[in-house]
Amino acid sequence: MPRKIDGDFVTFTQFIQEEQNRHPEATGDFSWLMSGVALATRMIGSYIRRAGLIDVWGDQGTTNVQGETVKKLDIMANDALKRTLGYRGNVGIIASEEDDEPRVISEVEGEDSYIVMFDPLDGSSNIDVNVSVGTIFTVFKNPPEIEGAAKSVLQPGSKQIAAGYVLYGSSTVLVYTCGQGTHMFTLDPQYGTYLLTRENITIPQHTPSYSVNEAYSHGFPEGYRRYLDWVKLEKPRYSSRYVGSLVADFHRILIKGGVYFYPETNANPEGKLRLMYESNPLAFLAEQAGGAASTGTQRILDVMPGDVHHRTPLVIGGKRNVDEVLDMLQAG
Ligand code: AHM
Ligand code: MG
Repeated sequence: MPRKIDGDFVTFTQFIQEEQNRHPEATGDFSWLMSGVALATRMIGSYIRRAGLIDVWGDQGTTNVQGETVKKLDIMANDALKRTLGYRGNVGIIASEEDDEPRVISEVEGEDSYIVMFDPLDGSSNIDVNVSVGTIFTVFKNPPEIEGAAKSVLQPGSKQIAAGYVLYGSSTVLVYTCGQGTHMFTLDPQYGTYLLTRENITIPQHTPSYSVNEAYSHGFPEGYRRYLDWVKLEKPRYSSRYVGSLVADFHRILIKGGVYFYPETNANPEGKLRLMYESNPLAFLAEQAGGAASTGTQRILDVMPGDVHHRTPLVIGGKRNVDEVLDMLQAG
């Protein structure tokens, strides 16, 4: 049920406005920026709901900077975010998983400009088969002392000032943090508004569940294979769940617990997931919910990106679940 504060339902915009009021150092325009992200996700959600009725299924016939096949909906989602954020004067730079380079969209001077980075449609290989997909976003301050978009975006995840995702599932939910807990909003389709439905979510510390594309396990570093053997041979209560849409897999873990990992593989020796668009935002949300996120050797939020499309291995979930995996990795 939507949460009421002082007898009223709380919308996403109201929630951000109130958080801003509690932090006078926050600039007034932040809720305007976030309303742009929320609007874009409502547009993307409506394309997804009409997939099959409008021409959004299938491939665009091109590949992106990562060499991956681009789906039509990837492009539409990317455009929706770029258009809505383009109208927000306080967004200085945007970077998207689908674009080659971060781009300056307005020359805002001083402290009041932001960098927004996003994966417009995560899990897009699932679109054509009606499985949940998501949009992931993160916001950094645009450092006024650094010149050029390509350099300005290279900040560790610990500098994020807000992050979140929208999961287009059986309902559409927006999960958000600005470093004051992890909160969930559900889109009320009747009013077209995100309403607060869960405040201060905590990931269960330990749940007997893991999430990984096990088909690649022969190429995983040994510690991960040891973990998988241990679970199967010694932990009969463990179950395995893998959607193949990171947002959907992470959301299940946020609510029910468990661990997700995408290690280095033969095909992706650095890991597949992108630090800036996927690992960082989810790591911020996980830590704010009492969970943990690691590359296997380092806290995700401490990784210094080499470039905007930097990839990392990712182990994320409930704290004790993550520790179990890390213990196996460290066991030599
Ligand atoms: P995408 O952003 O191009 O959709 O790729 C990321 C997706 C994640 O959603 C998902 O966890 C992973 O790739 C699945 O990869 P695989 O098919 O190798 O298991
Ligand atoms: Mg993705």
